[in-house]
Amino acid sequence: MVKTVKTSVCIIGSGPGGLLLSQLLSNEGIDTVLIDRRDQVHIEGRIRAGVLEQGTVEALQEAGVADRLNREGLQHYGFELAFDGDRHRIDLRALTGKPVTVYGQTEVTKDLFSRRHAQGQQFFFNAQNVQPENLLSTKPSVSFLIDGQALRVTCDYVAGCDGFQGVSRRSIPADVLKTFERVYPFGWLGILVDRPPVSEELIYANHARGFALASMRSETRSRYYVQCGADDRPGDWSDDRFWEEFEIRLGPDAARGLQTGPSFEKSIALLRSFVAEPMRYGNLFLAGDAAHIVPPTGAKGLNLAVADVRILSRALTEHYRTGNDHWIDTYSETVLKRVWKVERFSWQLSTLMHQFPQNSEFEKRMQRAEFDYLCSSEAASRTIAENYVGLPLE
Ligand code: RFL
Ligand code: PHB
Repeated sequence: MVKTVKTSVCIIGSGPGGLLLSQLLSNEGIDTVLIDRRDQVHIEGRIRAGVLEQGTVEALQEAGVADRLNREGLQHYGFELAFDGDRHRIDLRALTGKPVTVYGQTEVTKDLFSRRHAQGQQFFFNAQNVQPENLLSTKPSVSFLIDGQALRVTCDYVAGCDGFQGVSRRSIPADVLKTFERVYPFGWLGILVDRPPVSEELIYANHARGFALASMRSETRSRYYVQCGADDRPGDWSDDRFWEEFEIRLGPDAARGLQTGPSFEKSIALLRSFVAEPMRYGNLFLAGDAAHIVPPTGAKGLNLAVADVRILSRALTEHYRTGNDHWIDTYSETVLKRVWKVERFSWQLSTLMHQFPQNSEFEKRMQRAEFDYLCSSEAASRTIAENYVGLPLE
């Protein structure tokens, strides 16, 4: 027997995108069900993003889930780019008047889970064989198994917030979906360490030996990355090897005062740019990593997911409040316009800041010339700054 549950919006994926969409809709009195193939502990434990745009912070504040973010988030009014040891500060305050906020994705997710549970949200964790169905009809549904029990959620709309590996995008027929992709020939090896950050602000460094990033989670916890081979495994990188490489790439000036220590998390992420069009198929909407991926260099992935669900929640709210489907009908087009601009920025910053194995000496000189131009041109720095703090929502 299939157990059936009814809701207005069935959300596949309980990452930050799905959780925030559920919260925004719930605040408007719209009922949702959240389905995830993993459990809450696993989702909360995924170490990923660390930098929130002001628009993301405001969205979390408006959604009523920002008490801890307001207390613990670290506002940064600048960050640095370094090139073979030379340093250039992008002054976000002077160039845009806006900060970014350092607050981990793990914490955003915990805050959202805690509020959703407090408000009695229905979750299905550890769901298997999740399958969106009847997407072109006015009564779509999502079927899945929990502990061998078959379930079906019937709804008005399905929101595919199930990340890059999810099922939602794959349920759009191949002759409808167009995808665009660039895979970069390297990865990022990231560590967490309970030592104060080497610098008060983030430092993105390009060095002849590869990229390095000094980031943080708090005043006592650092998050550091180095560019590594696409086939490397975390086990290839002892802590000693990491620290030696990280210090060289940051350069003697920026690495002064670096406090090393035992890492307690070490993982590798591959870099990819990816966009799927359209982001709507019948009554299925894609949002976040389900529809697009950016390399992490611009710190944009989570912020893009938040921007998508803000626009989607506005569209769905308008539908339920007034019956006006204008925002629903223009969702894909509206969101993709911004997505492509953010893809461009993330690709450009990645291209500037990494060592590409296939680069000729000419391309290396082009990178250096671009860095030197940034150092001497306020207009060039402003372009980076306004993208880094976040482009406006349409
Ligand atoms: P998520 O977080 O991947 O969540 C998707 C959820 O869907 C579930 N799922 C399924 N559920 C049901 N059925 C299926 N078939 C399913 N398949 C998957 C998964 O279990 C999961 O819970 O997507 P969402 O919500 O769109 O959020 C996107 C962000 O997680 C991602 O863009 C960011 O983490 C990217 N990112 C960064 N973004 C920033 O804005 N700022 C940063 O500083 C930043 N740094 C990063 C990053 C990503 C990184 N990695 C590891 C890729 C740094 C790194 C290293
Ligand atoms: C992080 O702190 O994990 C982080 C910060 C900035 C990025 C990417 C990741 O661009």
